[in-house]
Amino acid sequence: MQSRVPLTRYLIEKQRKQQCIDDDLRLLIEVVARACKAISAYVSKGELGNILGSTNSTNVQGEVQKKLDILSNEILLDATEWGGHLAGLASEEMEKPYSIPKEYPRGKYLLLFDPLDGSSNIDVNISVGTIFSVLQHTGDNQEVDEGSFLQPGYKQVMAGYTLYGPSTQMMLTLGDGVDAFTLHKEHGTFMLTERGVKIPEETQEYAINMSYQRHWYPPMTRYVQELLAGETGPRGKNFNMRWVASMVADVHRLLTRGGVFIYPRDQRDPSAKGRLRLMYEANPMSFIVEQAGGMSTNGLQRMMDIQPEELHERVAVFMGSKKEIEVVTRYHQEYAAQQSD
Ligand code: AHM
Ligand code: MG
Repeated sequence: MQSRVPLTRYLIEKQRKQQCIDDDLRLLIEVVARACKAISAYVSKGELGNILGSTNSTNVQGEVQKKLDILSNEILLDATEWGGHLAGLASEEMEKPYSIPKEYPRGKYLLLFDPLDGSSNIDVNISVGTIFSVLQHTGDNQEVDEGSFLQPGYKQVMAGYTLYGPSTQMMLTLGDGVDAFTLHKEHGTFMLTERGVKIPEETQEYAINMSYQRHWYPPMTRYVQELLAGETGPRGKNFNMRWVASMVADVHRLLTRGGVFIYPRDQRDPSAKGRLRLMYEANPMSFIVEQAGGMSTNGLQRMMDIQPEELHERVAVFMGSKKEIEVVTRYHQEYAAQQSD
C-alpha cells in the first residue's frame, strides 16, 4: 500500500517541483495547520474542556463571542506572530489589524482568518471550522494598517479552511487546484487524502437559510421557487436542501458532492450588503471554490473582483456548482438592470 503524504512533505514538494510557494509561505501554512490541530483538540473536548458557552464580550460585528471564538483567535495569533513570515494579521474577532510585536521579525505576508466559523453551533456539538487566507503586503511601510488588507480576493496567494467534524479536514489552495488533508489524530499530522478536488458543474442540492424567505428580493424568490417546483417546474429536476449553518461545513459538502451555498442580502436592511464577511469568509472560500472548478459571486459580479472598502465588510454570497451560480447570478443581474431602467 502506498503510504500517505504528510502536509510537510506535500509543501516541500510543491516548493521544489512547482515553485509555487517560497520558504516563508510554506512555514506559514505549517504554523497555521499546527494552530488548527490545537483548535481541533479543544473543540473535541466539548463539555470536558470547560470551553463551551459565551463570554460577556461582543466582537466588532456586535455578535456575542463564544469562549472558543476567543481561544481559537489566541491560538492562531500565538502560532503565527513570531515566525517572521508576517507583516500583520486580521481576524473576524478583532476590530483592528494586528501588527507583529516589535520583538519579532517582520515578513511580507498578511494573514486573515475567521478563527471559528459557525460558532453558534459549538454548544450543540455540530461542525465548525477555521477559514484562512494570505495576501502579500505590498506597502513600503513595514507597519500595516487597515488599507494594507483592502485587496481584492484575486490577489490571495493561498486560502484554506479546516473543518472540525467527525474527522478534522483541511482544504488548501495555492492557486493550482484544491487538495484535501485529513488529520491523523494519533500521529498529529495532516495527511494528503485527495488531490485536485473538483465540484460537479451541475447539482441538485442547495444550502440557504429559508427562514428569511419573506425578506428576500424578487430574484432570490424566483430562483428558489423554481428549485422547489422540482421536476415538473422550469428546472425539470428535483432539488434537495441542506443547511448546517456553518459555512465551512456547508461549503465542504458542495466541494465533496456538488451544490450551492447562498447567503443573500435581504430587505430587512436595504443598506446592508449581506451577512457574511468578505475578507474572512467569502474571499477565501471563493478562491477555493473557483480552484475546484466552481463559481462564486455576490449576485452581480465575481466575488474575487470586489474591491473591499473596509476590513469587516459584509457581502452577499452565491457559490458552488457553476451552472447553478450562473442562473442565480443572471436573475440578480436582470433584476438590477430593470431597477436601473
Ligand atoms: P460566524 O462567523 O459568526 O460564526 O457567522 C457565520 C455563520 C456562517 O458559518 C453560516 O453560514 C451563517 O453564519 C449562519 O447564519 P444563520 O444564523 O442565518 O443560519
Ligand atoms: Mg464566520
